Amino acid sequence: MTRPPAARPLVMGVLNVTPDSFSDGGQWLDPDDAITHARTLVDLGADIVDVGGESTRPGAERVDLAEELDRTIPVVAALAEAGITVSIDTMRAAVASRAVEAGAAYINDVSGGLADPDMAAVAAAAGTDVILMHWRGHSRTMQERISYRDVTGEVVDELTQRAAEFINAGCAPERIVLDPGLGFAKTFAHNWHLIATLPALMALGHRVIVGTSRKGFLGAVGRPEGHPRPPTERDVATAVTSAYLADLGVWAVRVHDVRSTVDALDVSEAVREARRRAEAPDHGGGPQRDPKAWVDR
Ligand code: PMM
Repeated sequence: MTRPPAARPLVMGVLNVTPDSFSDGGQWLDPDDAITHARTLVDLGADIVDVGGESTRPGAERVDLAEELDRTIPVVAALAEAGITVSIDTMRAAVASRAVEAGAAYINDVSGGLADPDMAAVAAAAGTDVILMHWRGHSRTMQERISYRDVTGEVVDELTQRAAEFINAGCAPERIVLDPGLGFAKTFAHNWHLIATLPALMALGHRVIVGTSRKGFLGAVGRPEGHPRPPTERDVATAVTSAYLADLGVWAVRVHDVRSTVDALDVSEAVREARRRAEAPDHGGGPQRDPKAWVDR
């Protein structure tokens, strides 16, 4: 079934080709399994598949460059060859560069260029869209860097500097996408606050993507302390945040479970469409009569 063009945020489906990511580690290490899973994500409505070869969960050790290339590049090449829009989730300029050669359309750098001084030049030369996420350090140390007086103001300022570095290196401003980096050197309260104040980041004028999927703050909400939902039981909570983010007008959401988020985005778009009709001056405020519309309860 072909879906109609999206009047909603794009859906970036997560494909971690790692043994140790927090919710899907080890599941897609075999390239054939990874490619099959990516096709499923696209069939379910993913617009972009984000291929990552390094876990960024708190405390994770870094993978070496050769291993990251081995994990990601064959998968990126196979997906691009199959006509799937691919993003490469990497902090390494060499991986980004090879992935773009293999057909990746987006560079997704969770460090916003801080982990590798060559990333801005590589992104400029590639001419692709580049996602710059708010980040304060590698996984081993990031939880020691959770210190903010004004988390929204500091995230906005730090991402403004990151975007400026990429623009100075030759990236077109419209190629830059910003991400508040939920769960990266943030407490659960910081994550909620950043979602609630997202319009401050959107006001910079760049497209915004947000990754809430299966993160710890969704596991804890509504649960007694010390009894969070496990990561794979956080997809309903993730979908609810996707609908809320759609209402704010984000460009994209990054999720593991594409089906539930696509459903949530379709429902939130239906509400916005009904709101637009209700507010249209020539319309009398009621629903439009369309003889072909489905009639059911
Ligand atoms: N989160 C993770 C990995 N990559 N990329 C972007 N742009 N935004 C995110 O929030 C983000 C990311 C961590 O989640 P995972 O280990 O399940 O992929």
